[in-house]
Amino acid sequence: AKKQMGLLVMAYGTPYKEEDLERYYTHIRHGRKPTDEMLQDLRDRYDAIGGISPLAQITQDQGEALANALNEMQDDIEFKLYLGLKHIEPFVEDAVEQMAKDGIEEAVSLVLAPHYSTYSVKSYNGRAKEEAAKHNIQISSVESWYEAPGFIEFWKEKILEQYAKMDEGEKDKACLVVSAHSLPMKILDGGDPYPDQLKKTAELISEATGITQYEIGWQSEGNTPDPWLGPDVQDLTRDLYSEKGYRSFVYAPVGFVSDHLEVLYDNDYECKVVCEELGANYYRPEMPNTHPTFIYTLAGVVMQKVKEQV
Ligand code: FEC
Repeated sequence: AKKQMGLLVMAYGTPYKEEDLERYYTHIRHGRKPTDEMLQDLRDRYDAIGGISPLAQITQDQGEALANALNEMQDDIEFKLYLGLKHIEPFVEDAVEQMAKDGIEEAVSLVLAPHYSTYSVKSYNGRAKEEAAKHNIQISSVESWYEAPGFIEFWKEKILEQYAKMDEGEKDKACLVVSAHSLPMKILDGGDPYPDQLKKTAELISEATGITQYEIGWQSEGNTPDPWLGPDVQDLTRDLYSEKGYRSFVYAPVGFVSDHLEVLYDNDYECKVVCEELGANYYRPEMPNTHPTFIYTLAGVVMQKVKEQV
């Protein structure tokens, strides 16, 4: 018989319906309720992308596609999918508890975010392991996959699709903006690898595509008083336009893997508005979502982790 193994796929989570917005936002804010004004601001952003985010469905589809890919590519292990979300149910803890109910003793986990940070991947994995310990489940956790060749290959293909729309003159004045979610600068005190990992992803994409005019930016910073990692992609766009003479901007939000608020609003609305104000051209490659190159890359990363354990 095949060995049973839990596949814990963790992701950010999103409100399922408008009524979920307040508790979701409160959870993100570590239990502090947002003011009416903050809530309205967030509601307006969701409204601008059509009311709710497509993220819930995409996360589900990514999880299922990954489980299918893993079960197709080998015959020794039967992987059973459990989705665990950071800020809404099924929470990471709910997923691990369900594994215990199903009699799972061993699992492998993956976060649907490529770069390791104490604020992101470490917190997901910590929550999973804490719950797993209560049920005697062994979880081995993938920590990052920002340099997986198939991940770089995916972005190469999608970025070059955008450059193919430009003539040579436009390409000469085009800049690729490689970005991830900003985080509070205090992560740096603990030697967090997050900024270096984004830099590495950008270098690998540059090598793969031959695009040398690229910059690193940070986006979607939170509404808190702390200083956040910068430059913010919007400020960066303005500076690059005036200081380096770029006239086209190609945004590659490689710290994310799905179409969701932070891309559909922060890039496709906010960055686009900046480009329009400047009279520059806006481009944004497709996100990984369930693209086969992306899903098989993640499957490879998971299998490698599983093999390290035996
Ligand atoms: O619903 C959707 O489509 C969007 C979901 C969504 C994703 C996402 C990814 C990341 N975040 C990360 C860190 C932070 C920190 C704060 C923060 C705040 C928000 C708010 C919303 C939100 N995030 Fe998020 N994030 C998504 C949604 N995020 C909504 C609250 C409103 C706002 O500030 O814009 C600040 C918390 C605080 O106030 O203290 C920090 C990181 C990622 C990428 C890694 C991952 O996916 O886990 C890091 C998707």
